[in-house]
Amino acid sequence: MHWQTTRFRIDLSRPRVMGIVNVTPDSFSDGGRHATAAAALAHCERLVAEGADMLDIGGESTRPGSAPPEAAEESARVLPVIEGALRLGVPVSVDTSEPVVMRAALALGVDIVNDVRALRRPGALASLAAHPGAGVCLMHMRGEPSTMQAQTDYDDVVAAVGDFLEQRAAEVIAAGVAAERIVLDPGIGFAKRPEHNLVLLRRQRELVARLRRPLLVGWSRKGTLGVLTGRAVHERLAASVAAALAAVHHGAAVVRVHDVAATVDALKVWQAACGD
Ligand code: HH2
Repeated sequence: MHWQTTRFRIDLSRPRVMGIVNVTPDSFSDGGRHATAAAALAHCERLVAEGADMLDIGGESTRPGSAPPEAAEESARVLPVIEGALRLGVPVSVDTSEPVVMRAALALGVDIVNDVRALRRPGALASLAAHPGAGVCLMHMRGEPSTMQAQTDYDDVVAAVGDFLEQRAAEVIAAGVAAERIVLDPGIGFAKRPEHNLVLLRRQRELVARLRRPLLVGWSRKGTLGVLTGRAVHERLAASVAAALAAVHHGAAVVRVHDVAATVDALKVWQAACGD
């Protein structure tokens, strides 16, 4: 299986690590840490040195309850960082739902659009479809980050997430986006309670089998890990690495993580012990 992106055809025969770069004042675990372009770019360089297979650069915090920034503000945060990161030799993803930001990032040559709203904002799908080479990650969420934790009733969360991702992938393909450019994400922590997130992990193989597209999963430092361990957000390294390994073990192709070095080491051991 491959993920076709603007400059890279990413081989997913082994699990890949996507390093998170939040250029935001308010992200739940690293808000304000890389808030200037220079600091964010230095962080990009560090993550690549630690073994990140790709970088995901975002200017909107989507933590529960947060409100999105203006498009101009989001652009000002991410575009200078993307421009620098495109010189680092790894695929670069922009974590955005905003068509203005997508178009500007795609014009710079960004490799992937990662959209927690699965290209549902007006103009987003057309913006992506206008760039036939780019890759995309479509994620499951209900509502908006400001309201999503009031929309957590599911009969069967695995079926609901599978239905959504299957339908959304079909709509994106119908708009002219090749299937090999699409990766899907169950959206851990987005409109879900801890028990839903854990069921999505334990039954992740069902999603992989049903969707027949690679799965990207983000467990890094998230609240469910706090519930399981009783640990605050900055004390969730071991829990995050364990969750990334479990996700890979259950068939995830890409894990989206803050702590790249530790995840890369753990995946090397997992690959030797359990990989093909
Ligand atoms: N999670 C977050 C943001 N973007 N994208 C995908 N595809 N999957 C995810 O699980 C995902 C995502 C939230 O995490 P983080 O970036 O650390 O925090 P914040 O949204 O507060 O910036």
